[in-house]
Amino acid sequence: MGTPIGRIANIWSVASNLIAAPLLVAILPIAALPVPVRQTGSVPTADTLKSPPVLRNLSSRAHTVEVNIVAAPARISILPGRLTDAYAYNGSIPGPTLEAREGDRVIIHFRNDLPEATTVHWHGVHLPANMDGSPFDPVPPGGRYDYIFTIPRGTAGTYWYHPHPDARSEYQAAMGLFGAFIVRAADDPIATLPEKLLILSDNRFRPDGSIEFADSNSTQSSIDMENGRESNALLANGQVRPSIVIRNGEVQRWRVVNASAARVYRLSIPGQVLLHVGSDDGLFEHAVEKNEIVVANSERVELLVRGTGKPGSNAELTDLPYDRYMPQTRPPDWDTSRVLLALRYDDRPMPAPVTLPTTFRIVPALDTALATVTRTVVLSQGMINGHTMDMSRVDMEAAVGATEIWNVENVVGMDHPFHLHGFQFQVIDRNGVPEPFRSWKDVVNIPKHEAVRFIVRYADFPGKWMFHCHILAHEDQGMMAVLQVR
Ligand SMILES: [Cu+2]
Repeated sequence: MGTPIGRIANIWSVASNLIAAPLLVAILPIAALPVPVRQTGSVPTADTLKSPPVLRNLSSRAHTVEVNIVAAPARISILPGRLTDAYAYNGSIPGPTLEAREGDRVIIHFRNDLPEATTVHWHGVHLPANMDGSPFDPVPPGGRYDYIFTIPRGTAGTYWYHPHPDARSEYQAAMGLFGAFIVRAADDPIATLPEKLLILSDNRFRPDGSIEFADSNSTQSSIDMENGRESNALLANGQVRPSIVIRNGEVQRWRVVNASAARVYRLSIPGQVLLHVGSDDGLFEHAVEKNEIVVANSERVELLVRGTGKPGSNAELTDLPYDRYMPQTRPPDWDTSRVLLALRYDDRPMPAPVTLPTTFRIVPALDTALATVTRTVVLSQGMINGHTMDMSRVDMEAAVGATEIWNVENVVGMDHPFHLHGFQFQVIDRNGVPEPFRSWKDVVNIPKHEAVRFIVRYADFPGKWMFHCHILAHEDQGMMAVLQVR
């Protein structure tokens, strides 16, 4: 936390770190870009953080959300003063936010105006297999696909959507294709809190603003294949270091989506305690106090942030160092903290105190006594159970209605965030340590040489379901397998 002058000093110290780091490719040090800095003594009145537009509901029918989404090339300003040739959903990066309520029937008319095949994967949502946007259902260039599904009761949460075509997910996400999908509950006990959506991503840019990809056969390309494509250019809702205005005593609800291809965020607001109230698929039963929260790529968290600063003061949402890497490819500046956005205190009077519910919602436990199978899934570098992905192979079979325990073991020295399509699960234990509280999840980070057990029930929807590492480079290289539910 510091004065506006302190922030300028900070920016320049980050810039010198970036310039000092051995850059293997000509990429733009993000901190060299102009960041809006307020005049000393002024008190902010509005967020510079912009929320993506919300998709317009075309339906007048009750409990129905009908929207149009087009993926197309776009020329967009991501960095101040520069234009970037990108891919975008409805011309926006991040894509527009899809908002719906539990029980709604959702109809998405999708058109692919990209020069390549794509899909739209509704990450974390329980829906029919052919609506999942998996690599089994590609949409060719110029093609259309109607994604139609009903959102189950009890699954309000912060979801997101992104491309999932065979072997091209990392490229298309880097080009700008990702967006949030918020499902609301009629009985949400904190619905009246001011809410912010934070979609975190990182990208590499050349000095002219174009998106940089490593040349194949370059050293950087092999580092990217190992680490996943990662950059120090951190963006919140596609913006460089935006700000959120808060006042002393105010409680804000933040929905955070890690849309990065590989980066794991370790979020902290130094000097402040965060209330962790939800994860991938909705709220916990009770809030948990945290000084920092690790958010692996494709994970989501819901936080309550309470303003505790004086008017005119600042705090910073910071990404603390997190060592997910193999020693051979660990970036030399991996242990640098980086600022994602500023929290700025204005001088409006304190709001009335907020009373938080003691229970946010009931999370019913899946019963381990009902599990009929315990599966072992071994993650090695680039492989699952010793194989790379084969679309014509079924790796596991299960019955609709079955409850199973998965024991996912990471036998190598880097983290792999593990995602199961279509079915939400509950973590039982991590490396033998029981999970302290229940939550619904669809992705769980498996740290190097650790194991995680979770329980899942295939409530319905037979079909072929992917499970994979969510480092997009690994997924594209085939660190993925198929569960067939019959
Ligand atoms: Cu991986």
